[in-house]
Amino acid sequence: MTGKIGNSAAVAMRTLAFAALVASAASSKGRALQAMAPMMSMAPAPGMMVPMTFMQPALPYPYSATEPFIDTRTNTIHFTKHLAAYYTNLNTAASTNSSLAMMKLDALVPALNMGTPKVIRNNAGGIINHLIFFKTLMMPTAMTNSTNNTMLPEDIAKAIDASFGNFTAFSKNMTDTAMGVFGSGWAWLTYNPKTKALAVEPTANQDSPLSSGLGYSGNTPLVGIDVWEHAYYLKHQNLRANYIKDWFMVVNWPQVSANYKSAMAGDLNSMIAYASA
Ligand code: MN3
Repeated sequence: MTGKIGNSAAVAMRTLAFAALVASAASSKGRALQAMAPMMSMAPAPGMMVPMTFMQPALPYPYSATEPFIDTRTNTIHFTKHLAAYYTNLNTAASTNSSLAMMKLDALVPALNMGTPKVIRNNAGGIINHLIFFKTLMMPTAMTNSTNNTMLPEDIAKAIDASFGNFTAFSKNMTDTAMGVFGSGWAWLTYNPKTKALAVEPTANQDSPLSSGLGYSGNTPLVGIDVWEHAYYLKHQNLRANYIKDWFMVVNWPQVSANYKSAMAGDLNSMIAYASA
């Protein structure tokens, strides 16, 4: 996992980077944003190899698990080519940026701002978005459809009813938001840590709702629909509405419920951690 730097040294360095990040986050927002810019462009000392910080986990279910709604070939290419490329690109950026190499995604993505290099913004966002996306898919079951919440875990069902009125109103909002994304982007069900309410919101490209420094809400994403064409074109071609209906058939609501608990606890990391196979 690490280059010339020993594992304990890498952990110590990461802890220091974390401390710096927490310190900057604790300062005023303006100062925190200013602090990020030089951190993002710092180069490693000559001859020093940086740890490979960002490691793609294995998909925690077979690529065929979401058939026939999201097909095996789409899952395979999406996970092993598109998501893998975001890891490759972010690790390439980290190889000449020791500050980036010491960061963790759950600290990095909320700290992205308008001064962040595009390669970091796009690929760090791409990784965290896809980790949430794939972790919240499952085999179709009786609980998965776009109109009925009677099978959902009670906490997320109640939260959806409280914020949207009922599940049908939520799914219409989510569908309309996903349909309304022009070009590439996402629609998200999010948790607002200040009001405790849920919301539906879009992001462009690979941006995350977490990135308030990019003009987004800063809310915590619980589950999202990837509406980049690579997420559905092989099966659904131009018919995004059909893909969105099919996506609702394979949402892992127990995982969304777990994400809701993690979001309330401020624990982003367990939402994006995958159990090792
Ligand atoms: Mn994608």
